[in-house]
Amino acid sequence: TTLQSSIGQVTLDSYVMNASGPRCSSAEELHLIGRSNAAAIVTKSCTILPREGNAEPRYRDLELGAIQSMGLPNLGYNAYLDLVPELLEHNKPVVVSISGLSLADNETMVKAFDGSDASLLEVNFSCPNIAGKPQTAYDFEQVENSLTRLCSLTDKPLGIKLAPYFDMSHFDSMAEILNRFPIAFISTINSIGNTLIIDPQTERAVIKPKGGFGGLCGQYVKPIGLANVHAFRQRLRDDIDIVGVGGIYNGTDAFEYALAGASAVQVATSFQQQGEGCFQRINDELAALLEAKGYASIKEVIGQLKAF
Ligand code: RRO
Repeated sequence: TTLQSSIGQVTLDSYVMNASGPRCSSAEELHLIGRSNAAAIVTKSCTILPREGNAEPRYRDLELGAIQSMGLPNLGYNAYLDLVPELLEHNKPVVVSISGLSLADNETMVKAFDGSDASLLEVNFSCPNIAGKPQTAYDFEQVENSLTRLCSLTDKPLGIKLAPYFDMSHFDSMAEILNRFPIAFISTINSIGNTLIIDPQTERAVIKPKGGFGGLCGQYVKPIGLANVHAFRQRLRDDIDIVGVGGIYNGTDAFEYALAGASAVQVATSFQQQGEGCFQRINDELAALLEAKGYASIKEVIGQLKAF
């Protein structure tokens, strides 16, 4: 059974990589992903300047996932530019996530990484955790304006990380915009932004930033991730690949994302909670499931969700 897949013409040796998010900010963390069974190395979203991120406590594990408001802790884009060559020595694609605090910042960084050997660029339009900065993905005019500017700046396969949508009219509107641009992929979903977990004992929210509002992650969000992948697979051009994200803990979760239309998946909360062994485990569980079901390749499954 082969898990070989591809995103934007870039070949992946397996189906599972890390999501931009946990354990991918420092050089040490990125090399650990490089040495693991992950299909690619995805960097933490970068900004122009290094950031410490939001005040602590800013992360809490929950029964079915996690809530966090990390606030973009990262080394600044110049550090990731410097790291690309040594990360490529792991012989797997390097995906650089870019999350400027303005369109001008994103333009600067897309140009800079266009001049690097990064394999894929993922522009994050959906960080929910910066006070005073709305999520670009929820502002359709801004998405269109940003893509007009960013797509002209690189020949590299460019993707965007989307926020979850919850209305069919939003899937329709966003897909109509995306189909007019030469993007290579979307990654969906980011965490569900601005959720609130309250501890009844302390009578407080469980995290501090933004009055306790943070991104919900893990098992809670899988049905929303599956719906977003499938809704976009039904609406996007065939040459726009979809990377599925949201609540993938095991091979069965990954298989469901393949049925919905994901060409690869990214894992955040499971990686945060279990470490880099999760990539080998989930890939192995997926391969065993495909074999048991009589599939020779993950490609036979992608987008094949059956109708009633
Ligand atoms: O760093 C974060 O707080 C963060 C980001 Br940039 C993002 O895109 N999604 C998220 O849940 N957290």
